[in-house]
Amino acid sequence: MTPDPTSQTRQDFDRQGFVQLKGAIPISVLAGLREGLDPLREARDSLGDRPTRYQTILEPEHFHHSFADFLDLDVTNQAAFDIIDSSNVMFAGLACLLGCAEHVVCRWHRDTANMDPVELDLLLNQHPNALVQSNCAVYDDVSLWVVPGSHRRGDTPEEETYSARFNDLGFLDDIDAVRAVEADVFRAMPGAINVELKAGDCLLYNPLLWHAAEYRPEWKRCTLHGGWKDVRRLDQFSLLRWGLAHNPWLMEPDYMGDLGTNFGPLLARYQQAVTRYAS
Ligand SMILES: O=C(O)CCC(=O)C(=O)O
Repeated sequence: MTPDPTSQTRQDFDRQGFVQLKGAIPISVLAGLREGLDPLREARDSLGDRPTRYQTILEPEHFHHSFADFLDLDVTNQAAFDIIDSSNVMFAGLACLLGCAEHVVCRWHRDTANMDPVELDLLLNQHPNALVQSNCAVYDDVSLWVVPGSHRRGDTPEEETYSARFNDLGFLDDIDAVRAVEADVFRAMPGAINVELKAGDCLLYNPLLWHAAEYRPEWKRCTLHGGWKDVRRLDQFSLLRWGLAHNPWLMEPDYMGDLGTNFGPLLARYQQAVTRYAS
């Protein structure tokens, strides 16, 4: 597959900071993902202190072949190549977002914690598509909120002021504590919209977007969370090198069987990056 920088996907991503690929996961792969992920979803509340995700689902103990089939899909990989404007791209890890047994809020943030301001400026202004993140829904999912267009600029004064109101709360906090600050934490963020994913839909988004999430105990959530990184920018951006040490088992991937024509090369480039930066 070759990238098409003029694609509608690329234009939409540049403008909004995200694209929603409806029905990206074929029914047969979706069925396999449910079979592979339901045990993790059911075990969620024994995974740790207030668990909301399983970070490394490719580890041998939890691997299911549908995870490799999912990572090899043409439609999602072609979209990522178009957005990044390269197929010299690597796998960026794969987690499963599982919701929470309590009603909590993941506060408004951009994924730039501890980032050097110079690097952040370069990423906002020169190489904004170097990292593409994904939320792919295995069951319908309305947890995520985003501020479209916020990926290509610094914070507005309104965003700064609004976000600062929650500074005494945690990254994840109980809905009652959040509502004591603001009754409608999601809609009150200027420009915010809710992302409505049907099972099989994939959202590809820029992690610099302002985003937040709601987790409700009655929602059945099982959303694959991964992405793609532009190998050409690894030297430049620490955000792209984050997490390289999280999946040591991927250095000997025979247990996964056939990886396909997309996931195979994505993983090979990931292994090269681990060897270069994380070993
Ligand atoms: O639960 C989600 O969809 C968002 C998670 C998130 O914001 C993050 O991991 O940075």
